[in-house]
Amino acid sequence: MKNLTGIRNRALTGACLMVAIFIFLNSCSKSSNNMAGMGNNGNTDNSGGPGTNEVFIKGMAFDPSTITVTAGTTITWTNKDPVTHTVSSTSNEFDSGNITPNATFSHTFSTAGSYSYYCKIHTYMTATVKVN
Ligand SMILES: [Cu+2]
Repeated sequence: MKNLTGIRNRALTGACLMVAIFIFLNSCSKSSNNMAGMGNNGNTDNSGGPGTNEVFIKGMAFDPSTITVTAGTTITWTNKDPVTHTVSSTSNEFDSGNITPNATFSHTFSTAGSYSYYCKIHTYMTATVKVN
């Protein structure tokens, strides 16, 4: 009888421990998700989107895909993807070279016109800068 109680107690303790571990792991994964969310909100741009004269390279696309500026404006591209991209003029007027994750590239557009560009690594990624 004494032994049986001991086994029961041990089983109960084990079950409690399992529940405790489960709750611990669950809360851990939740807090790491929150931290990832905080990381995204940690950008200097609080809105989460590209600012004025800024283009995000995000989700294998340029955002915005068409940006309109006045002559003399400098545009900055920021790579928000975990992979390297380029900002390369279709007519060879500018080329960023490799933009690694979180890196930026800036170019000043001094002459009015329509400038289409693409990513040399993912050539389906295309976008346009319109300079007035
Ligand atoms: Cu790319």
